[in-house]
Amino acid sequence: PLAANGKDFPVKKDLSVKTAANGQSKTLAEMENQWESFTFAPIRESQVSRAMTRRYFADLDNYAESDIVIVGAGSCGLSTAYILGKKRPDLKIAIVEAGVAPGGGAWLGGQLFSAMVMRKPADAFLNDLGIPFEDEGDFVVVKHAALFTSTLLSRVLSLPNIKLFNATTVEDLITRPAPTAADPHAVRIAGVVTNWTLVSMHHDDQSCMDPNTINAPLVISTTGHDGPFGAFSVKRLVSMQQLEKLGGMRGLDMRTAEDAIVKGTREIVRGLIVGGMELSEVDGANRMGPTFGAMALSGVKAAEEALNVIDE
Ligand code: AHZ
Repeated sequence: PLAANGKDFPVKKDLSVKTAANGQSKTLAEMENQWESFTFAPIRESQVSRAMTRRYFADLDNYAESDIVIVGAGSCGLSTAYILGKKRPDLKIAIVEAGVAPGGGAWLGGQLFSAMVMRKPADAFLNDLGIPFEDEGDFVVVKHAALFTSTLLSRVLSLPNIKLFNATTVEDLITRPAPTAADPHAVRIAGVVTNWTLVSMHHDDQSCMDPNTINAPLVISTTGHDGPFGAFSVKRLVSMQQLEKLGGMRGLDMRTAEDAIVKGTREIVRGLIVGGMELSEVDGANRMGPTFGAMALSGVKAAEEALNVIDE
């Protein structure tokens, strides 16, 4: 049975369906020059279907009670997930990403150029991941932004305590009353409301497409600056009257923007940490353009803040 804190839910580890197949594997060398007699191991369509759906629904079931939900799998969200998931294998972490492809804006360096610039000391994050770079003195350059994002993504997805739900949008926040002396209407954030992104995009022309939920005592929102999807959680904090107004992202200033984002990464409302460029909308911080060190280190700080909140 599900314990009140959701932690003792029995997760079936082996989800494979046993068949009579002999399941013999081969090395690539054994296949060399053997293509005339080549054949795949047998399969039935329902096996493929079950292999996918069984795991997906087990994940939905398992992560319906998570320890932490990260909203947005851009450079900041993925950096947060990497540090948290690695440091704390005991925490169950769900990442909800609206796009089919995780990575946010970090597949290119800037203006469709490949190289990714990171100012020191964010090279420490690259060293931790084992990503090669060229040292230009005060900053370093990764030869392709996709090398950063794909390496980070592969590390995150390899962690057994992390599940990425992509093509899934956070449509709302779950709240609970948490009145304080200063604010009797204060709430704490207690999870997220989700839907398939394609469904979220069609609320105007289809009716009655109710969402799903994930309960979690802590949500980390890294949905980027305002745009068609961005700044989601902080805009919602304004409409639910937990923030008076947003500062609004300011123009580009590389000299100040990155420090401000890293230093400002924090719990904005109880149970909600905001990091990356979403934070610029709260604090009225400048944008930094195509330098990504602040996204990695905002992730490191968000993870640190999260552990302080969780272990409080
Ligand atoms: O799809 C979004 C993207 O992958 C996702 N997202 C946004 N709203 C969501 C929602 N539910 C689920 N409601 C959502 N997912 O969040 C991700 C944000 O990634 P990003 O790369 O846009 O943001 P970031 O803060 O990680 O990185 C910002 C990178 C920038 S922007 C910038 C500038 O404009 O000057 N400079 C840098 C380095």
